[in-house]
Amino acid sequence: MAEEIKLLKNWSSPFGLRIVWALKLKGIHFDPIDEDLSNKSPLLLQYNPVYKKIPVLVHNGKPISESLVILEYVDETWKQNPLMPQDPYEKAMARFWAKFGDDKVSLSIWNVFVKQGKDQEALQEAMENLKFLEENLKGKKFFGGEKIGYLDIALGWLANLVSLLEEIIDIKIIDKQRFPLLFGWIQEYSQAPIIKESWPPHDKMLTKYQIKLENQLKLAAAQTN
Ligand SMILES: N[C@@H](CCC(=O)N[C@@H](CS)C(=O)NCC(=O)O)C(=O)O
Repeated sequence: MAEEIKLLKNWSSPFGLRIVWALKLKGIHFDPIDEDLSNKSPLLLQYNPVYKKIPVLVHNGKPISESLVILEYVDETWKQNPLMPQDPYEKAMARFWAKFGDDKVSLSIWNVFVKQGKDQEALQEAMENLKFLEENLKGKKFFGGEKIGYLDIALGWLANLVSLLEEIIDIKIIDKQRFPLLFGWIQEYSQAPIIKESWPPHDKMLTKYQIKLENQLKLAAAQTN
């Protein structure tokens, strides 16, 4: 029986891209279904009633939500091109740093962005978090070693999004002097053909994040009035 693999995503979500990257790295064909998040489809509400968020992978009718959970499912279901380390300790560390990326790194970079680099505390927190990632890359080309692995995919948003945010606020967050390894990883990761071909168009992303910033600034202004 032919496998049925659907991916509910949208055009810009870095969480959705994690799954696109993983499936492509494994050479798995899938049916992408783009959601309009301002008008969620009955399919999304049916498949992810808990969070009502994308991405959702639907494999032979069975839905799986939460991008880091989906990544592990993909890795265990299609064994070619393994993404997770085999060693239990290494595996635990990959999960730990992926969670750190979602819980701490993304929030601290977002704070630098919305404060347009003018808040020293926000900057310092982001720098401290990025230093942990820099340490992690010592002696390695990718977080996963010689090849792109689970943690590279989990942190993949950094590789493309940070330069976009830097462009908007005209401030360098990941500079070559301070974070040479992370800087090198960004080049390697974002230029890898499978990663590059699935990243959304630059201009469209730029507009999206410019609007996000404007909205945040309006909100902050309204709160101080
Ligand atoms: N922790 C989730 C986050 C997913 C997420 O935040 N998805 C956003 C798009 S980037 C979404 O569906 N938002 C719709 C909403 O919050 O209503 C994951 O890793 O999959």
